[in-house]
Amino acid sequence: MSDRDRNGDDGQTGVIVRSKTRTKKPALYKVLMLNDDYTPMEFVVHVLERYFGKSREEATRIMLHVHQRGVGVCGVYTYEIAETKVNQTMELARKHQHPLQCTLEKE
Ligand code: TYC
Repeated sequence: MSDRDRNGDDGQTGVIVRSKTRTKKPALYKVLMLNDDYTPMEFVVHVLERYFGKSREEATRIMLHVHQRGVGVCGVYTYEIAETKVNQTMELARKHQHPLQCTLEKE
């Protein structure tokens, strides 16, 4: 029998040390928007304003970047937030029958 057992210590109780410095920052994910030939520019700008909190000017800049380069970053979020924004975007595009595609990429 160990000293711990004899002392009635079940080993279940401890003192938390360095809880702050051991806390990991959550992983971040980029939400990427892909270009296509059919989704209207105004629809993409609307999505960026509505789901990604962008101003009209910033949304237009991102949309034109995607239009010209093929892909662009809509924002960087923790996994669940990023996934929700992708789902909201894909759902609205589907509802309007636009082929707009949006994906996640780990930072
Ligand atoms: N290329 C589209 C057009 O010319 C516009 C567009 C921009 C579509 C960005 C998708 O993610 C996109 N109507």
